Formats: sequence, structure tokens, C-alpha cells
Amino acid sequence: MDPMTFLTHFDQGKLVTLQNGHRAREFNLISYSSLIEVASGLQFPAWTLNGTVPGPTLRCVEGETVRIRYRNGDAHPHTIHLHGIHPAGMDGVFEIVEPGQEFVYEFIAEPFGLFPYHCHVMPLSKHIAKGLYGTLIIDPKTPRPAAKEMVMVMNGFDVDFDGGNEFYTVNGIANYYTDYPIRLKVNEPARVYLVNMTEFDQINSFHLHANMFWYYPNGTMLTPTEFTDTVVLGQGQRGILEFSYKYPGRYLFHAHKTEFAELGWTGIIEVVE
Ligand SMILES: [Cu+2]
Repeated sequence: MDPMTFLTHFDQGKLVTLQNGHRAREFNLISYSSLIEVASGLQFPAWTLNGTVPGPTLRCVEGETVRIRYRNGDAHPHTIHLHGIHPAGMDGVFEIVEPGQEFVYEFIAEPFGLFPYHCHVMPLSKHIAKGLYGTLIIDPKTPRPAAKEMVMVMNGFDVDFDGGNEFYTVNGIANYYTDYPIRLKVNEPARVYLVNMTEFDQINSFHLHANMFWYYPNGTMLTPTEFTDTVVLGQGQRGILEFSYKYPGRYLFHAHKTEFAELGWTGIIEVVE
């Protein structure tokens, strides 16, 4: 898992044209157990999707048919439950996928916006805390303006299995973007797809230093609802942030729940000329 690659990597799937001329996008997800690094030198026995926590960021366009072929390569039953609009049988709740089994989730991508996906097998808190979640972006048919696009999934890790988190991160490794700052250019438009999948202490937040951002809750409307420097999100809540930096320098971004900031959810944006 490399959070710098994860930050700007969008899995566009495989584009196929159906017999009726309709566009479909095919994705592959596989769950399996794996040791992953969640803080410097610390391994966590995770349940991963395609080997990472968070799982891959899937991306499609409004109106396309989405086909997600999910294979459960883990020793526990799981599902893929997506937020968004789709038929009941595609909701990933009652159709349990047993170890070694496959399930294909198929639906028309709607509405455009930003959606979490996660396993929905009980005990839910365990299946999420172990790492089975990720992000689906449905782009509007007319794309958003060009920007440096980044996905940031806020989460926590219960490394001693006491039902509480010892570390909080964006994109899986505590303090990663402090050690390896995110580079932006002065006046470069930036867009962050922010998702909260924190288990146990489910209220998380994002604060940007020395700047303000336009906020689009859920990404389902093209006009922002707020011009702010902090958003607070419950588990499953998400939104799109747009901003640019006027002055060069190093700027913090972090949870404005200070305990989370101290336990790993802090990063740096380095703005260069
Ligand atoms: Cu599960």
C-alpha cells in the first residue's frame, strides 16, 4: 500500500459496449486477509479488497452500467454494499458471499456523486474495522472542471482489538502525508473526494490550514453549499472539496478532533511556485 499512489489512483474498470450500444464498465474486487502497514513499522491483520485498506477507488460516468465482479478469497463471509441507487438484490446485504464464492453487482450508475462502499455482514463494526471499504465516484456526464484530483478516505485502526482505535489515518498509514507531503502548485485547482469510514469513534473531520474550500456534500450537486475550512462527517458521510493555494509554503491539514490528529490523522500540503 502506497498512500501517495492511492491518493490519485482511480480504477476506471474495463469499458465494454453492450449489444444495445450501451456503455458498461467492469470492475474486479477480491477480498483476502493480509498483513498491512498502518503506522511506521506496525502491521495490522486486515481484511483487504485487492490487497489494500481502503479498497480501490472505482470510477465511472453517470448512466453507464456498472458491473462489479466480487470474489471472496477470504475465510469469512462478506458482501459489497454500495451507497447510491440500485435494485434491492444489488444492495449487498442479504446475498452473503461465502468464502470461495463470487457475486456480480450490476446497476446503472446514478446519481452522479461520491459514494462509499463497504462489507455489510454482521458484526458490521468488525467487518468495517478490519478494512472492507472503499470509494465509488460517479462522474457527471459533463465532467467537472480540470483539477488535481485526490481521494482521501478517513479511517481508524484497532490494532489491539479492544473495540477502539489506536491510530487514525487518511488512506491507510498514520502520518504518511506528514512524512511525504502532497505537492501542489500556487493557484493550481485541487479537488478532494473526502469519505469518512471511521469505525468506533465515527465522527471525523477535515480541517485545511491557511485556506478555505468550496464544499459539495455527497458531490450530488454542481453548486457548493459552503465556503469553509472545516467539515465534520459521520461514518458514511462524504463530500467534495475544491480549493487552490495563493501563497507557496507548507500547510497542515488534519482532523479537527485533536485526538485523531495526534494519533496519525495529520498531513502536509507543500505548495510550490
Ligand atoms: Cu465482511
